[in-house]
Amino acid sequence: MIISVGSGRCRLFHDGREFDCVVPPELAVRQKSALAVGDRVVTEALADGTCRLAAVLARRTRLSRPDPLNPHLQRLIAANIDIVIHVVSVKAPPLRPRLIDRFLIAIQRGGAEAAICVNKIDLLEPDERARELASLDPYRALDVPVVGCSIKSGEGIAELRALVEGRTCALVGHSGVGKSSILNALDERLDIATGELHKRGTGRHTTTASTLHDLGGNTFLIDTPGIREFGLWKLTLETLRDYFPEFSEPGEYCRFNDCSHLPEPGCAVKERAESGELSNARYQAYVRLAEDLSAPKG
Ligand SMILES: Nc1nc2c(ncn2[C@@H]2O[C@H](COP(=O)(O)OP(=O)(O)OP(=O)(O)O)[C@@H](O)[C@H]2O)c(=O)[nH]1
Ligand SMILES: [Mg+2]
Ligand SMILES: [Zn+2]
Repeated sequence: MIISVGSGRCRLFHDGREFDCVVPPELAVRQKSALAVGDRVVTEALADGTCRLAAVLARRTRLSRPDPLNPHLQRLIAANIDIVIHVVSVKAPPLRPRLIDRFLIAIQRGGAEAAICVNKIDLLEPDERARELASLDPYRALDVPVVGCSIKSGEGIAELRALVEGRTCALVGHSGVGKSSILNALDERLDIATGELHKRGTGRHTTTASTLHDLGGNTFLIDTPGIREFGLWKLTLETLRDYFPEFSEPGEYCRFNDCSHLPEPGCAVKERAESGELSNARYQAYVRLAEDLSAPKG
């Protein structure tokens, strides 16, 4: 299993041992997409005692995002993960629902389960806290676990541990939300560098490469660098609908059977969102994503 990927080499974990492995350039070309942390690989031993990567096995699940410079390329963030925890924080940086919607879609595409961790809840007064957590109710309604947590008070850490136990899990989210801090809290043997908050915006990233940590008991946690923008690619209005499964039953009552649930009259989805039968917050998320998709690229 790949622990980390460098240029021309990667670090592997096998039978409780870690070692370095050479990645031949022709393999990178043949595989067409980069290697990722969590990949299962086949290696061959060389005469000089070093090890070389021979093949990457088919991925069970993946988490990827479009390359910021070339949206047609996908960049793998992690492979073979069971669950992806999207970490957001209530302050510094604040909660961004738009980013949550994008992550959930990317996670669903890749086949892993999703969970949301709202970190730094120690920074909120009790009433603010209740309001922030309630704003995520639409996700709970979709069976996405939402865990409020704080590494200062220790709240939510046991709940997170239960979510990841015996599984391979990636923590993703903006820089500075506390991904590395949470990993350290989940296992005190880990001693991952964490960052001070940046004074001007979110310029600096503390974690610069994805790394897999073995917690024992078949629990593997992947720390990832913070990302600023999380784009969507090759998504059309038709496929966007697939990521809002709760719209499909009410959608059968729309006046037009190819209803996009946007400007059409007689749209049952919009009506039920307005009446509160469907989550209006989720409907708004759908409208925002649809707008993003139809906005001219530039
Ligand atoms: N008050 C408070 N601060 C926290 C909490 N969790 C993390 N922090 C602080 O937030 C800052 C950033 O934490 P990191 O763990 O480095 O964040 P990260 O998400 O790994 O950031 P990148 O590696 O840049 O993506 C540090 O100063 C932490 O001490 C929390 O629960 N409460
Ligand atoms: Mg980090
Ligand atoms: Zn409709």
